[in-house]
Amino acid sequence: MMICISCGAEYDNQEIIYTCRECGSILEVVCQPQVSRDIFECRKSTMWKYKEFMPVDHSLIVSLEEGGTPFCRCQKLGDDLGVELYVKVEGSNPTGSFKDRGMSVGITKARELGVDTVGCASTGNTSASLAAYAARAGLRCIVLLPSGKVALGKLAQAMFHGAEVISVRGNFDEALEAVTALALEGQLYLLNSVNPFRLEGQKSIGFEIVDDLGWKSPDRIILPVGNAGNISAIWKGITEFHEAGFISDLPRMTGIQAEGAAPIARAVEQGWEDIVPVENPETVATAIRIGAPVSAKKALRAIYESDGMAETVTDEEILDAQKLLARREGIGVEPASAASIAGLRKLVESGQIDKGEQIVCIVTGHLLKDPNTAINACKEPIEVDADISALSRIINQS
Ligand code: AN7
Repeated sequence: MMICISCGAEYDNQEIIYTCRECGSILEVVCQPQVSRDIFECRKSTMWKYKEFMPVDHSLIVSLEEGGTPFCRCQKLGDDLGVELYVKVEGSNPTGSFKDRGMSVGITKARELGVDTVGCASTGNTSASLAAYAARAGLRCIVLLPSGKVALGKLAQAMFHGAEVISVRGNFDEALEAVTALALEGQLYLLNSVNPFRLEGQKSIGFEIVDDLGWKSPDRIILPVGNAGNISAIWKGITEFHEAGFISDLPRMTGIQAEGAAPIARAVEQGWEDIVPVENPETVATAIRIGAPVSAKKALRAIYESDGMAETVTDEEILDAQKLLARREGIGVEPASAASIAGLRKLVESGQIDKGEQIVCIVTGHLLKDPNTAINACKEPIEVDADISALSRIINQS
């Protein structure tokens, strides 16, 4: 069953519906399996380890073995900041971002419903992931991308996996509105995170974190927020495990946005239950260049219920954090992902995060998603002949 998060109206899981017919708000899937956590033992570490919590037909699963991503202790960076820091490396998923978790469930649902065409609007990663999973399932895939604002690696993936890529004159929010209209006309099955089944996959990030910590919640989970699906999904997963009695404590959900695209942070600052959209969102972190997040209400609920917070970071802080994580801990992430680390630094410096907290930062996408930003942040290599004395001079110069 799906329910409307605002008015509680109920819908059958077999219905193709994205928003409430009664009040227009967003929907969520109800999932309350009666199981013991022992059943997870000895299962392969992909997100389907927790399949009882994935309410789709398990005989139709479309998977590339997503999930089970690295949970890296970052001792040096943690010590610098005075916290116990873990980084959940979502760039290690099959197409290089956390979206694969959502697409595995979403495409499985598409097969269950018997649709032949799937689609999305995307700042890049959603389209890369959808293209790959649609290819695996043999479905037609249409993606709308904001013209000129999608990082190179993501564009290459979407095209190479055979999606029909359409470049839309406008930003992500406008592309999402357009693709939603197509979906409502029945021209495609929409796999943006307004589709609540996407979040059923992404909630496994929360499952893995508490499992990795030995069935304990960290003090805090910090992640970048764009369309606001992921923070909502992780909170849903964590609360489901809490309600099942698998864990006894809960984390504070902490969302980080780029200063030029921060409707959620603004709403939290004001104590609002919904956002005021940002008209012309702008940030170097193109993945989260989003002004009207569809899952805003769910995200705000997650932040308020968990006694969490939201913060903004500048593009400069994002790029500094991206470099710091790469150079100090060897973890390469795309700019949007580094917002979590930038936010952590800012909140520690301002005293809003206490020393000694156990913190999990989610880094959502791989460094190679956006090679141009990485190259632009570095000096060009010196070119010489393969001559020992010339080489020797260069490496002894500094
Ligand atoms: C690397 O691909 O919205 O708050 O269309 O690619 O759940 O939207 C991407 C979002 C964070 C924000 N980090 O997550 C898309 C898209 C990376 C991302 C986010 C995205 P949400």
